[in-house]
Amino acid sequence: MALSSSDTLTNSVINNDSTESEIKHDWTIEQVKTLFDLPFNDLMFKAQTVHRQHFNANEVQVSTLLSIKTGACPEDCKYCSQSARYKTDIEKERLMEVDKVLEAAKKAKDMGSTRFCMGAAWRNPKARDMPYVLDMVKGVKELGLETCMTLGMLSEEQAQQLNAAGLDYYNHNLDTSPENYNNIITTRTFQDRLDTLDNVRTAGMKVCSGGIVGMGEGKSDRASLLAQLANLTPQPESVPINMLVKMEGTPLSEVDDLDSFDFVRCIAVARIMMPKSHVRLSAGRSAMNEQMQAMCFLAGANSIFYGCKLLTAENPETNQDIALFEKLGINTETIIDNNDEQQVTKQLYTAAVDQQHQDIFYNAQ
Ligand code: SAM
Ligand code: DTB
Ligand code: SF4
Repeated sequence: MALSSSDTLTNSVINNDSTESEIKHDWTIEQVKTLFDLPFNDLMFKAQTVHRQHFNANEVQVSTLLSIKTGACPEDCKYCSQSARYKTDIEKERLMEVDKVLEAAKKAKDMGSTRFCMGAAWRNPKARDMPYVLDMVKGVKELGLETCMTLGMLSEEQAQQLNAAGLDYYNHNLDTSPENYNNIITTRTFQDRLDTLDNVRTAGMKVCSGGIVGMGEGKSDRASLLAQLANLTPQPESVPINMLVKMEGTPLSEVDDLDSFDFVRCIAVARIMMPKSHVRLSAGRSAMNEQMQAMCFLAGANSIFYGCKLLTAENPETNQDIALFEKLGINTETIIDNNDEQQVTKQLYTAAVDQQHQDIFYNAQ
C-alpha cells in the first residue's frame, strides 16, 4: 500500500532516534496542517508512538508557579488579567521579598515539585530589579529545585546575569502565530520575542516556549505557531500549550470555546513535531475534566503546573492532581535520588493529604 503524505511525514520523525541533527526544523504550515487533519485515532497513535521513543509514557514532570510581581503591566496582551489597560479584579503586588519567595519554593518542594517557576508582570526587568531576581534564583537553586523565570523581554546582558546566577529555564512564549500576533498584542513584536529567545539560548539557559490556543485563532494559526516553535534550532526543551483562561475584563473574556478535540490535537501535533521536548499541559486545566486531561497525557503531554494557583488564575487542587495520577498510574518525574518512582508518588500523596487544609502555596496577591 502506498504511503500517504502524513505517513511519510510522521515516519520521517518516528523512524529515527531523533538525535538533534535528525530533528526536523523545516516544517511548513501545510505539513503541520496535514498532521492536524489526520483521523483522531491515527494522530493519537502516532503521537503516542513518538512519545514512547523518548520518554517514559507514565511519567509527568511537575512544576510550581509563583507570581513574584502581580499586575500593573504596561503591555496590552489581550488575554491577560495583569495588563494595566483592562479593568480586571486582580490585586496588584510589588516585587515579592526574596525570603517570601524562598518560603513558597520550600513548600513547593515539600509537595513534590521539581521545578519552581517565578513569573513577573513586566514588559522587561529593570536594572534595579535584577539583584533581587538573581538572589531568588540563587536561593531557589540552593533548595535543590530546578529554576525557571518568566520576566518578559531580556537583553543579552540580563540573560547572561540570570544564567550566571544558575537559572535553568527561561519561559518566554511566542503566544500565537506571526499571522495572528497583531490581533493579540501590539506593544511588542513577534521578532522581539524571537530575539529574547535567542538571548536566552546564547547565554546557555534552557528554553521554555509555547503559546496559547482558544483565543479565536484558526487551525492555520495553531499550525503556524507550532511550526515556529519546532523550527527553532535547537527546539525548546519545554513547550507549554496553554488553553486560554478567559479572564473577566480582558478583551478575550467572551471568545468562543475551542473544541476539546482540537486542543488535544495541538498537544499531539506538538509531541510529533518536538519529539524530545517536554510538552506542558499548561493553563486551562481547571476547565478540563479528568478524561480530557488523560487524553492530553495520551497525546504526549508530560508536564503540568502543580499547585492550586497559576499566576492569577486558579489551577486544580494538588490533591485532585494526585488522585488523577493515582488513577492513571502516572508517576512524577523526580530530581530526588530515589529509584522507586512509585514510592515518590506515594510520598507526594501523603504530603498532599497532610497539608490539604493548610494554605501551602504562598498567595502572592
Ligand atoms: N510578563 C511576562 C511576559 O508576558 O513575557 C511573563 C508572564 S506572562 C503572564 C507568561 C505567559 O502566560 C504569557 O506569555 C501567556 O502565554 C501566558 N498567559 C497569560 N495569561 C494567560 C491566560 N489568561 N490564559 C492562558 N495563558 C495565559
Ligand atoms: C505559561 O506558558 N503559562 C504560565 C507560565 N507560562 C508563566 C502562565 C499561565 C497564566 C494563566 C493565567 C493567570 O494565571 O493569570
Ligand atoms: Fe504583561 Fe506578561 Fe500579561 Fe503581557 S502576558 S500583559 S507582558 S504580564
